[in-house]
Amino acid sequence: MTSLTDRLALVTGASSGIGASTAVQLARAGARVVLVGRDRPRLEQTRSRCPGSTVIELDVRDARAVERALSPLDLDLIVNNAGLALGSDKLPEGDPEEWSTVVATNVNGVLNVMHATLPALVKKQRGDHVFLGSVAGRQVYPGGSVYCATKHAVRALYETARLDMAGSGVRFTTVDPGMVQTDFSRVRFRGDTARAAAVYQGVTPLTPDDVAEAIVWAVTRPAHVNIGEIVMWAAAQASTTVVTRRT
Ligand code: NDP
Ligand code: 8X3
Repeated sequence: MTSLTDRLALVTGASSGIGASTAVQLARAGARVVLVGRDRPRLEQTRSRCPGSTVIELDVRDARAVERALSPLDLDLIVNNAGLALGSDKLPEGDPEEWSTVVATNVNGVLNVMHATLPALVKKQRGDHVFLGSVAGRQVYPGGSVYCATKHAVRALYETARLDMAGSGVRFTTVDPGMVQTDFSRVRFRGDTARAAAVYQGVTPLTPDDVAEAIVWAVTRPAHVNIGEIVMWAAAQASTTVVTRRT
């Protein structure tokens, strides 16, 4: 097992859900964690649960700001997690402004973070870069168009990074969950909490801690092991469209 003691880890989207749980579990495993997001009060809440962590208030869509804030850091581990979906309209009815926000966050944001952080790992010829993909990067579903497209893009970036950085010593991992109960659906349905709750009705979804555990497990494998792809589902979810609900 690789120890995380004194490793410097960056988690984007650390103010909520999977990112917050991952930051807490990394801190428990001994890492010093840099917490990135836009919502400072919620980042501070995560910080209070992560001894030795620091907060950077940052919008991952802003390439210059990301470069300025993250490129000076001597990082060992990056969890490229910030992301969102907006709406579940059929493709012809979607809102182009929302599409731009989703693409800018889930694709450009992920790229901005890679560009600013990978040189530090390459320099020391070791480190981990974890992508938060999704089962939506492996299957599509009605109303998932642009979100699914961005998560397919994340999967393509994971695969290309492995090739472009072969021999660099950097390990790449993509963690691709199915339904996880977080703020994801509340954000997707623009604050409609009843609609968000219905997504998880009659199902025991994955928890953010389930996903965080998988991430910590992957990055603590011995140096010669690279866990590439983790696909994890709620037991009741057979595919993005087949969910067995208790009546
Ligand atoms: P949450 O809504 O709980 O968390 C999303 C996080 O992303 C927040 O911390 C938010 O922080 C951050 N974020 C969003 N936009 C930006 C931005 N422009 N700049 C910086 N940070 C941003 O959702 P989850 O924890 O569920 O989502 C985390 C990741 O997991 C996403 O990539 C999502 O696609 C993926 N995922 C989620 C699944 C689910 O069912 N929940 C399943 C599979 C994958 P802030 O608002 O502070 O900026
Ligand atoms: C989130 C999971 O199935 O709602 O990535 O797209 S899903």
